[in-house]
Amino acid sequence: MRFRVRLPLLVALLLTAGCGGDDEKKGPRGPVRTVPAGQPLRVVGKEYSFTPARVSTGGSEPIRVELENRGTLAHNLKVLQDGRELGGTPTFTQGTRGGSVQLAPGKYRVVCTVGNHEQLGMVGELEVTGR
Ligand SMILES: [Cu+2]
Repeated sequence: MRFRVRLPLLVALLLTAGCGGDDEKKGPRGPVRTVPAGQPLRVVGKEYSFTPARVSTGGSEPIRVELENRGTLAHNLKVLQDGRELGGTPTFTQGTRGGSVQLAPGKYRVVCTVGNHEQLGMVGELEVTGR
């Protein structure tokens, strides 16, 4: 009897938790920098952040990303979709390095894959809009 009463409540709680988690994955916050199509996406990286953390651009040609490393450690900037690495910059310690990534319109996750930098905050969001 007790089981029958409590089961619907448990199901409701699980559903609620699931919805919240999907909507807002622990992603970066802050304003979105919009970059005109064809222009490189310039991002500054340091311990442990990307600036801007959220970028939006148009077009579907290869997208050029440039990371300026202003930190003291080695960093990189990789573009991921569903956990798969699509491209980005090499890992380097100083100056600016770039890379080109072919991206269809959509939302992508940006991370530094060095050590545990992603967990420490080197995450970003890249949105490619249609033309
Ligand atoms: Cu890093």
